[in-house]
Amino acid sequence: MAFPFKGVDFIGFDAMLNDDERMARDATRDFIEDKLIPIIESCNREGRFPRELVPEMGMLGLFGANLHGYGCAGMSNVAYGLVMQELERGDSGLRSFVSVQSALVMYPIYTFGSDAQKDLWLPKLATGEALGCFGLTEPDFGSNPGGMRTRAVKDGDSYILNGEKMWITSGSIADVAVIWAKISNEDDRVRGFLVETDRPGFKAHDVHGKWSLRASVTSGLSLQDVRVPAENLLPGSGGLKSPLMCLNQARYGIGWGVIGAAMSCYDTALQYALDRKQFHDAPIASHQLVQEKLAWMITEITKAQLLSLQVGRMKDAGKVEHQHISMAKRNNVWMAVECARMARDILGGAGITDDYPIMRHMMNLESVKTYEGTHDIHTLILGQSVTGISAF
Ligand code: TGC
Ligand code: FAD
Repeated sequence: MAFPFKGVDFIGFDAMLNDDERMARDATRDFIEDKLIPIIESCNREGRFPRELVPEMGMLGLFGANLHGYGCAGMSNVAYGLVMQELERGDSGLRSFVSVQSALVMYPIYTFGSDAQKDLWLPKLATGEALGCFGLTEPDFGSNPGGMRTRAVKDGDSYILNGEKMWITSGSIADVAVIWAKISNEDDRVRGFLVETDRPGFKAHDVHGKWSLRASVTSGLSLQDVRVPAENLLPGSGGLKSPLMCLNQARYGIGWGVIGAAMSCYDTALQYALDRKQFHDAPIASHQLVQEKLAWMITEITKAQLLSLQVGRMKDAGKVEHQHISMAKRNNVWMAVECARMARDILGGAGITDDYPIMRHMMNLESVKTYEGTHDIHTLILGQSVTGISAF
């Protein structure tokens, strides 16, 4: 029994947006209301990614939305962020899928790819005709991807790749994987490769038993003597800095996305509190302790909106640095996790069922807190930024 969503705007945030930004947000909001909300709880129960929504998301320009040309929408970074917010108000799994397709697959091709790679892949990734995944994390190297063991070896006009990747969003549904590997017989630097997933030696196996991001596909990848032509190397990539640049794009989107999950939890809790009566036939919203929780939530959501908007304006002006994005990712995910817990509390027992979206958001946000750099890794990135001392 989800309540209809009316939007969350306490301090006239809308007035800080331009028409294009509001239009992008509202179009995505309508899509989520009409197409995702009616099916998301059953997708979550079944552990099913709603793949049938991909073509319409392509038509709406949601893939690679802040890139220009190749059929991409060319939105501002603020508009892109608002799209992420609306997607994640629906479900973090759908936002994850779009983050990976856009920030972790299309962005590296756009930024490090040859003209031929861009022409081949970007138009079909933009429509959703092709799907992608991003393989950086390995079973033994999560927070510390620089230690990766995946290797490429140059062999004539090809590279041969060997290694294991873990926790890869969309791994088993992808047509192309962006695989990060060190080239053994060159300078051992991290480089990016485009690996078509039907190549011999490439296997993806899904992670089962997840209590989080159940509407998203998460896979392990195995590469055993996978041969790719030398032109599949992303020529502009070089060093760990290259995948970290992709992570900046995705982390920026997460900073906005989780505001959507928090809004969904807050809005549900507010409407429930006004409706539910306990003691003297009064709504629980009349109790001071319930009001304290709602006041905390709306304050933190508002602060998160302002932080993401400023980071987005800086990104649009070409002035953002990775530590700014870390602050938004770290703060906003923490804020959303806390909102989900408080909102669940306000709903009492009803809060644990999937009649309401809160528990699903809460479970999803546990992954969001961990992926794209854990909360604590972003603490250390901020610590390094302000002290100049690395504590990793
Ligand atoms: P370090 O020596 O600090 O840096 C190596 C080079 O990279 C530069 N750099 C960055 N450049 C761009 N953006 C950033 N955010 C950067 N951070 C560092 C740095 O200046 C250096 O450049 P250069 O020119 O000197 O070579 O590297 P380190 O090995 O000490 O590691 C740093 C650390 C811990 C911050 C980094 O490894 C890290 O961020 N770890 C977290 C790993 C992570 O976030 N993985 C995410 C995997 S993908 C994913 O989770 C997808 S989830 C699905 C979804 O999005 O929905
Ligand atoms: P670890 O690195 O083992 O960390 C475990 C704990 O140790 C954490 O609390 C961490 O903060 C702490 N820790 C580690 N190092 C330090 C330190 N120096 N100081 C203090 N504390 C420390 N990866 C991809 O490449 N592509 C994807 O598409 C992708 N999708 C994902 C989807 C899901 C659902 C999940 C859960 C993960 C995904 N990941 C993906 C992987 C994700 O980025 C990693 O899980 C994350 O980087 C953390 O790595 P880890 O799980 O190995 O944890």
